[in-house]
Amino acid sequence: MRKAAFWMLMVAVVLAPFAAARPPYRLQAINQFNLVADRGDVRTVSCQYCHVNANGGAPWNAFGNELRANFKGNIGDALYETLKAMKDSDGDGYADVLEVFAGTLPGDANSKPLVSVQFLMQNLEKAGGVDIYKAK
Ligand SMILES: [Ca+2]
Repeated sequence: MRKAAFWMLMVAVVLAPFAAARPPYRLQAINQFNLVADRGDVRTVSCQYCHVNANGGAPWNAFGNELRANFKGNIGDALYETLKAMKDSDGDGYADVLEVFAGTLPGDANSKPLVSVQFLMQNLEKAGGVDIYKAK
């Protein structure tokens, strides 16, 4: 019995970092923004989508700060409201929603779509507009 308890503790200790590395806000953004889901232990979307540091926490990048400003208790609503505001958080010329639509980083000016704003807007509208990013 003591041996079983020891192994359960060891499993918890080994798995704890993985649990901490997958916070619910990141998973909500992946789901709501139709980003590429994690593949096993490979994290497809890093904490730096919104945070400055790879492990999350303060400080946040420009998009993360917009998200925080829109946060009123529900991360899903905050994600949607932030995109609906049509702001260009990182100042690279593309509104956050267009960057999410194109799969680039809305909080990193070095990451931006290779196609025009007009092209993205037309295709976003065809897909259903910003409402495709409402909380699921
Ligand atoms: Ca960007």
